[in-house]
Amino acid sequence: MTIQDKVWLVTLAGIGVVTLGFLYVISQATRQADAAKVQARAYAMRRWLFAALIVLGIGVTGATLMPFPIPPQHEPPGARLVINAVGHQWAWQLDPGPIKAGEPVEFLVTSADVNHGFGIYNAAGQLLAQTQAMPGVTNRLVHTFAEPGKYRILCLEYCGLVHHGMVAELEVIGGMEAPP
Ligand SMILES: [Cu+2]
Repeated sequence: MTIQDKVWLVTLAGIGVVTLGFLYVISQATRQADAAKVQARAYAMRRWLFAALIVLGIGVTGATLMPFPIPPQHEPPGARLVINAVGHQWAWQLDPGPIKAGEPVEFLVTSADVNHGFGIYNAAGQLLAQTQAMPGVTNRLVHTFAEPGKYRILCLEYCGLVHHGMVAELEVIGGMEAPP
């Protein structure tokens, strides 16, 4: 099951919970009740719900942002391999590798003309990491390629007539067989 499928299931479960809440409120609405008592109970429920949402939000944020790909933007590069990536209408200009699997690579991403999006895709077409490529700004992106193979850089922001043609190939070699 892909991460998208899992997120979709969690979303469906959340929708279900909200629906049950609505049905409960509707079922209670037809009964005669002491308005003040109902309101007090609703306020109490709201407090618990709010606290639960905060805890859930912190948990989800922590769990999903753990391999945080954005390094400090104003410090010298931390990775051993630094690759300058410049977006042009309509091509990517990239420093040569070699990029080794298992070793972090720091991409310094900018643009020579208009805004582009720098997206790293694997052979299956899954987006692995991305940042903006903006003129006059260098964005840093650290990515560790888990496996050797062919990867592609695609533009993620529509930038003109040949936007779809902004494709660059990255070759990632195995960390073990690499020459010293
Ligand atoms: Cu572009």
